[in-house]
Amino acid sequence: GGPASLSRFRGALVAAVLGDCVGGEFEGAEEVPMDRVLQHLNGLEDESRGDGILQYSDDTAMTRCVVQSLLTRAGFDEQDMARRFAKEYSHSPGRGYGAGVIQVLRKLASPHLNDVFQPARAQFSGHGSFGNGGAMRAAPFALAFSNPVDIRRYSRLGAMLTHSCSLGYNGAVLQALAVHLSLQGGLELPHRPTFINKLISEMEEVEAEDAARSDSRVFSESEFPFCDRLHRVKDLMERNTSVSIEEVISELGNGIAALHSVPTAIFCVLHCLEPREGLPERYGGLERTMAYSLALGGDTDTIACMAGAIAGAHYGIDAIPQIWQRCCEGAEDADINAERLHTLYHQA
Ligand code: 8NA
Ligand code: MG
Ligand code: MG
Repeated sequence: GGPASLSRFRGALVAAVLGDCVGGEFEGAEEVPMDRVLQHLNGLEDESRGDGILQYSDDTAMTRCVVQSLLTRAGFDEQDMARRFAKEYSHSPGRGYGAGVIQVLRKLASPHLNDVFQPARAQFSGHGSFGNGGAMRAAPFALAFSNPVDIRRYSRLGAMLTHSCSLGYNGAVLQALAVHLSLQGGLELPHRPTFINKLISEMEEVEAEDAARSDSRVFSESEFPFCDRLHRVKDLMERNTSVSIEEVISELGNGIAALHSVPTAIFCVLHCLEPREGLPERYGGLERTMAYSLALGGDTDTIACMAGAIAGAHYGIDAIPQIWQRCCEGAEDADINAERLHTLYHQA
């Protein structure tokens, strides 16, 4: 479909859920042989499999809150979004939330809380979380707002409800901008070579802010940490020799920090735009992206969720095997909500 077509909205939101549900199997695993990944994915096609539906985790639980809030308020409302996070957590605490963010979600449930950003600021001795929990739920901001200035502003604020460290919330900004560009057709062949450069120039502005500079110093990161990682993505892409999974992990990471997972997810999408050795020939690009994200190990549900959103916005809903969709809790809701977001996006 064309830029910002309904198919792209549906692809983005549904593939994000899929990545979370399918990736849960390997979350935290150090090494995941591609054979095991393919076995897991083939298993989804087996109608007789007995293990029922794959449950979504914190990634999708919080994304659903973001979506509901943006739709109900027809825009960003931090009070409403915070309330939804707290309510969702108290209703289903067992979705695999990060150890730190649980404290924030409990405080957000207090009816006496005036400043909804305060609990996040108190995390980790006042430094705030640098986890990828803000980035994993950032895709809907790119589906609700068409203007990159709005996407930057609101994805950042939405993440700051739980992640006040710039190394956390700027991961959310990067993820939302990547989904935005993909939705606009930025991964179609004529625009593909400039995709990563556009993200770098956006992030150069984002990371020039004082808070980002000072957080980088606190955590002994380089001056423009996300930009540096995006340059590494570019270097890996430009190398024509095949890049090993070990190199991807050592250059970009596969961990729970936003800095070690958002650029990785972007790399997964770019790398899988073409057929790759070790991946089945019958796979299309979206299936390749899923399989490759899982094979990296580490925070597989979150990396596959983020890569899924970017890839889904490029390939559209028809690229996602229906049998995969039927296996995943929340995929149908995501599809319905994508249509609502599409309407909101084009109204604004
Ligand atoms: P978070 O805010 O609790 O951060 C996750 C973890 O990162 C914390 O528990 C800390 O260990 C560490 N961390 C974050 N900020 C700091 C800091 N400033 N100083 C020191 N340590 C810090 O949770 P989140 O919402 O960011 O979640 C991140 C990931 O953890 C998600 O993928 C989520 O699914 C979850 N999770 C991951 C695994 C896994 O094995 N990869 C398992 C269960 C849960
Ligand atoms: Mg999770
Ligand atoms: Mg995770």
